[in-house]
Amino acid sequence: MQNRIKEKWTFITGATAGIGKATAEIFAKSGSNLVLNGRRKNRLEELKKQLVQHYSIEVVLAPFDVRDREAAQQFLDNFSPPIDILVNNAGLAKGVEAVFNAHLDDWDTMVDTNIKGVLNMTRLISPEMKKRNSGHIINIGSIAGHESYPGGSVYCATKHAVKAFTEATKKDLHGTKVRVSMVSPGLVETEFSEVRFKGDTDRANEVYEDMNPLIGEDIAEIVHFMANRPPHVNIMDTVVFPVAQSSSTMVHRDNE
Ligand code: NDP
Ligand code: 8X3
Repeated sequence: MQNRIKEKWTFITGATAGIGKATAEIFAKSGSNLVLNGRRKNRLEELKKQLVQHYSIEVVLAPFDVRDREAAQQFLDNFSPPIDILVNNAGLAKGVEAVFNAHLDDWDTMVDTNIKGVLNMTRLISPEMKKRNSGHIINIGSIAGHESYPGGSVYCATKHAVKAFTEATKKDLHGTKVRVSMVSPGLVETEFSEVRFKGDTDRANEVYEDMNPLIGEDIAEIVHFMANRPPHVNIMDTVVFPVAQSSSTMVHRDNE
């Protein structure tokens, strides 16, 4: 397969863990230069150290919160290479309470990160892509953007918003050569459930118990495949489950 991302600049939000980190690793392997974002600066530094040790690429760290539009703007004002690929991956779920019991702060965190973070980065980076008539925006959605499940009201709402925003972004860029894509995974074993259950590792582990979940690399490979298509090909969305999952709420456990 032809390597089309070598020496390009790929900006990955949420690269300190899970899908984002796996995406950084696979893009680095293909020779893409990287801008790595996340709030945990020490993790970004550690990842950069590993990647530049193994691959001849440039890695720039962007340790800001995607909710902070000014910080994002400030970073981009001081970063001159054109960004070829933007992977809007940073995101999270908080809690599984029903609508009538949920915590408003959790809702704010999810809306501000999963929706407004994606809006901020896309609004800031897409004008240059349009001007250059080249680029690729790849959003990490979720099966939660295709269906809704009890206890996931606002998380599902945010991922439905990502789906709508991805589709509208493609239409706004209609007629240009800028590509817009989305990946919609089911269960991926990352730090996602630990974050959702606020550090309760027992509850987090139960999510993946007695089944074989996806791993970050599975999704990273799809992002890499999308980015590496010939320039006339735009993959809009990919829904990907572990074999043991058939919907948000249908998960087969080996002990059943
Ligand atoms: P992880 O918790 O392992 O990784 C989440 C990443 O997002 C971390 O790098 C975290 O970095 C970053 N992040 C969170 N909030 C912010 C913020 N405000 N600013 C910048 N970075 C932030 O989870 P996943 O890898 O699983 O999640 C990645 C994406 O995949 C999310 O959008 C999630 O909704 C989606 N997804 C996950 C699925 C799953 O089952 N795991 C399934 C479907 C979709 P830091 O804390 O250092 O800021
Ligand atoms: C994460 C997968 O099923 O918890 O987006 O919504 S799920």
